[in-house]
Amino acid sequence: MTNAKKVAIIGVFSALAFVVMYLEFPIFPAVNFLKYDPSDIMALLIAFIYSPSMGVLVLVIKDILFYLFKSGDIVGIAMNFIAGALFVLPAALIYAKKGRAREIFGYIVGIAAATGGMALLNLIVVPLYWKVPIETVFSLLPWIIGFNAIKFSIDSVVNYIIHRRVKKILEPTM
Ligand code: RBF
Repeated sequence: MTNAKKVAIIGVFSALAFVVMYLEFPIFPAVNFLKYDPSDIMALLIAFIYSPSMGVLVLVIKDILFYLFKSGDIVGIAMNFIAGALFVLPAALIYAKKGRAREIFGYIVGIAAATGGMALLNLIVVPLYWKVPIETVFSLLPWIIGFNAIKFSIDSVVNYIIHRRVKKILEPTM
C-alpha cells in the first residue's frame, strides 16, 4: 500500500473515531468518570485490516482531536489511550489474519490486558488525580474491572461481526 493511501485511511478512520467518541456515556453510576464510547472499534478495525501500528495511530489521532475539541482533560484522555492500546495491540498482534480461533484468543488476551492493566493504573492514578485514599479506589475496583471488561467485550463482539465486511468494502483501495 502506498503512503498516500495509508494517510487517507488513517485520516478517515481517525475522524470517524473522533466523531463517535462524542457518544460517550457512563455504564456504572459508582464510577461515572469511566465512559463507554465506540471509538476504539475504528482503531481495532484498522489494526485487523492493515496493521497494529496503524490502529494505534488511529487511537493517538482521535484522542488528540477529542482532547483539543471536547474534553481538555489530559489525564482522562491518556487513560482512554492507554486502555485502547492495551486492548487493540495484543488482539491485533495475536489475530494477524489467521482464523477465528486465534481471533477469539486475541480478544480474550486484549480484554484481559486492558482490564488488568487499567485496574492497576487506576489504583495509581485516581489517588493522585482526585487526592482520595487508595482504599476508596480499592472499594471501586469491582466497578472499574467490570467497566473495562464490558467496554472491551462490546468492542470485540462488534469487531468480530463487522471486520470482514469492512475489509471487503476497503479492498478496492488496498
Ligand atoms: N477509560 C477506560 O477505558 N478504562 C479506564 O480504566 C479508564 N480509567 C480512567 C480513569 C480516570 C481517573 C479518568 C479521568 C479517565 C479514565 N478513563 C478510562 C477514560 C474515560 O473513560 C473517558 O474515555 C475519558 O475521560 C474521556 O472522556
